[in-house]
Amino acid sequence: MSAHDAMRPAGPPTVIIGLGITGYSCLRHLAGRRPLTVLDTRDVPPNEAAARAGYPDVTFRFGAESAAFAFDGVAEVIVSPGIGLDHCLVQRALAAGARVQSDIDLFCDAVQAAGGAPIHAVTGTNGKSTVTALVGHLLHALGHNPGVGGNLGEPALDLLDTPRDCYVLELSSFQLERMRAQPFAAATILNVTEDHLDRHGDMAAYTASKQRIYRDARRAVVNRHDPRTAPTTAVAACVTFGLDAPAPGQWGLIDADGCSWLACGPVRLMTADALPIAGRHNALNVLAALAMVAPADIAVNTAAQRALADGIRTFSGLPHRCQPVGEYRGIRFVDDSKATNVGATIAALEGLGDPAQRRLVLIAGGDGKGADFAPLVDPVNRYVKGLVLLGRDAPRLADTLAGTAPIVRVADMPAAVTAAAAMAEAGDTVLLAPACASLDMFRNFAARGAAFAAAVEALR
Ligand code: UMA
Ligand code: ADP
Repeated sequence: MSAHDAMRPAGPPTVIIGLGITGYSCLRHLAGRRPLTVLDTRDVPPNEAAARAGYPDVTFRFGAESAAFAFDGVAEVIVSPGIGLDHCLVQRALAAGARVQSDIDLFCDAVQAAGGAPIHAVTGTNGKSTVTALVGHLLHALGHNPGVGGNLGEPALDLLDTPRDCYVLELSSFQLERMRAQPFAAATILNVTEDHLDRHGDMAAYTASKQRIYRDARRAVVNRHDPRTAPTTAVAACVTFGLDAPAPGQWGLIDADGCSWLACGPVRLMTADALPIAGRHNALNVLAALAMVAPADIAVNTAAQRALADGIRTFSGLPHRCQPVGEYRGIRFVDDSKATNVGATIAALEGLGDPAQRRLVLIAGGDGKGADFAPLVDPVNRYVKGLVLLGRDAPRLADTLAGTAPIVRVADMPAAVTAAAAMAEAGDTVLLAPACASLDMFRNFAARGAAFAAAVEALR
């Protein structure tokens, strides 16, 4: 045995499936602790060069070589979220007796081992990133030092690089479907509408994967308007949020002194018109975030109440979520590229639409992920004066929305913005809220939003 071999970690081998953002974070976390193999079905996965250079003791099998890998003796596989549990590699690992884990399990184990800092977990079809960021912002306002990540972008395991006293994780249905029960300090499902049916098969399976967030949570935070968010198994404690008047200890809106107030039971926090992020859906997001972090005994004129109200006022929202990106001849342009499913687009139309007249031109289309577009018909009829469609599912959208508003089909984003500007007049809003994923035409939703903003800039 060479001196180099003697330094190799011993024990049963672990396999990481996927070398994307998640797989690379798992590699960094586990390297040196146990023998590792990394598989990826792509010939040249992201992070390939850095992984090979940084981890010479790790075995890498990519492309066709990954398919030939034998799982005999493998104790566990860490499966990246982009790989479904029905994938043949995962099925072969399970058949060989390996245990499936997620990066979130590794993260929670590490946090427990380091003393158990509280972890707040957020899922839902829409609003996850906004609420995750806002919960982090509010925890900061309350004097904490939170690590904020997960599906939001920074993988959970990378958060361990910096000392933190608490964490906020955005969790996708893909991450949840393979996660063990975890003792989250608070966990929420914000809402459940159709998404990712190409992966989960049906709404029952999609909802069930979201429900896994509550299994060992100390507090469930539930949307009173959406029964799918209510825990289907017993939970230690439950707090609700909604846009109606709240019972004591619950979060909602109350009308008093001519204003609508965000309130916990009778305790008023701030007026809804002072919220820095627009739309009914964002009022719900703020109430959900408050229900996640506010002390149960919150009272008026306490330090916590003032800190939370200040925290909300100073939250500027995230890019590509109903974000104004410019004006041209009195027409406002709003980038909601993150509206990657039907529910999100409906929320944007209802949040920005004028109930009295059709003042929106909607740019939509992309990869619809197998969704039914029919729920768009009613809000498009109410708020939209013109439709500009692009991307893979433009024909299906055009079929479903025929007769609602004039439709123009275009090939790319500059043409979409030019066509939308031609359909709009001063005082109108051109809204990019595609109801579809971007991946058929763009690297991601951010690239699609950037292309929209650049095309608006070019108009000017
Ligand atoms: N892939 C292969 N072969 C492999 C491994 C992956 O073809 O062997 C493909 C997957 O099918 C997928 C892509 O590569 O199309 C990326 O998959 P991945 O698991 O490597 O993804 P990561 O790069 O690790 O990024 C993931 C999340 N992506 C997915 O769940 C698809 C990121 O969320 C997340 O930010 C990141 O982990 C850090 O936690 C993105 C996303 O689109 C933004 N999430 C979905 C959503 O929000 O709707 C769930
Ligand atoms: P996610 O991370 O779940 O995709 P984001 O906070 O990034 O959520 O918001 C994505 C889009 O969903 C936004 O652009 C907006 O159109 C819509 N949205 C945000 N919050 C909600 C909500 N509570 N209900 C419905 N739609 C929402």
